[in-house]
Amino acid sequence: MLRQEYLPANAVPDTAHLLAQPGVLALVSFGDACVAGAQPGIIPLGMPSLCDKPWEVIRYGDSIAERGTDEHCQWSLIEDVLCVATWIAPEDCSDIEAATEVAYGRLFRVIQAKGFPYPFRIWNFMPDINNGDGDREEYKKFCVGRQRAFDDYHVAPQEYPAASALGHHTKGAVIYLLAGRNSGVHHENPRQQPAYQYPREYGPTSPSFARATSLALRSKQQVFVSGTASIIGHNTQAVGDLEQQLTITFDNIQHLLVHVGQGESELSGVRVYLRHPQDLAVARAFFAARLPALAVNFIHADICRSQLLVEVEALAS
Ligand code: 3EB
Repeated sequence: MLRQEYLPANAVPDTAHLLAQPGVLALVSFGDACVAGAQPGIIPLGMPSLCDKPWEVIRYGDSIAERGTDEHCQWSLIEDVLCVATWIAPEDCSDIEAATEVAYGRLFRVIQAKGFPYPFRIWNFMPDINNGDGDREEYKKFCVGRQRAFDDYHVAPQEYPAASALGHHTKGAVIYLLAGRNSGVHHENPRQQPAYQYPREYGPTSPSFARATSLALRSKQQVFVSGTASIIGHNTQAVGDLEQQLTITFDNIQHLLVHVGQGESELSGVRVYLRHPQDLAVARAFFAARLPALAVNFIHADICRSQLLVEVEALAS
């Protein structure tokens, strides 16, 4: 199975040594930089950990990853999982719609050329995500560009994979994904309207993602749960109430996992994105009470709807 593990607090890893170890696919870095690293395998997101977990290791299989750079994308490959990351330069973020379509095009060409045409998990991080009014909001422009790219590459809504899309407070954007040779199975949450069918009020194009994607990795069934928030149907719930948003978000994830037949599976790779760093103590207490044994990373990020205070993603195995 694939693992998303946080390195212990304050550990300063020898990244070159780690990347050369068997089973290390990539290193995700939570910090202020959102630029491509000098060599493939390190993925800086531009958003800091609020709880001293600046590194996440994506582990898979037991061979040493093959890595390379194509089309301004950095890729890492172990067995049947390909990880690809691409960055959008700060100056190109002034037209996030066009830049997103271009960046997705690069990613699609790389995964197709390498024989891994099926993305099963995509992460998107961009600056100023809530800037702009109405349809001119950055997130909505991003959604238009992403939708165009899916259309360009003939990916139908039923084929959209699990995703997260968040905002950070630095410059540049990053999109990274995990892809396979065969398609995963994409799931919706009965409590939530499919995002790709959100009504017009949420933007000129709907967001292109599934609530979760499941697949077997080394024979282990795993569910990649998309960024999940306090939304029922298509409506934002509990505006201004962090505790309630946490409860509804957590219930949404539980409901989804039961729905896909993985209600008893173990969670890992839990990221809790918080709009306000001062909400850390309350969010921490919430997760400590419900999942006491679980390593959770709390990340400072803007959620794509300005009334949302928190978003949570996880890997269920
Ligand atoms: C939502 O449910 C909250 O645009 O890729 C969650 C996960 C959200 C992914 C995306 C957006 C995305 O609509 C926001």
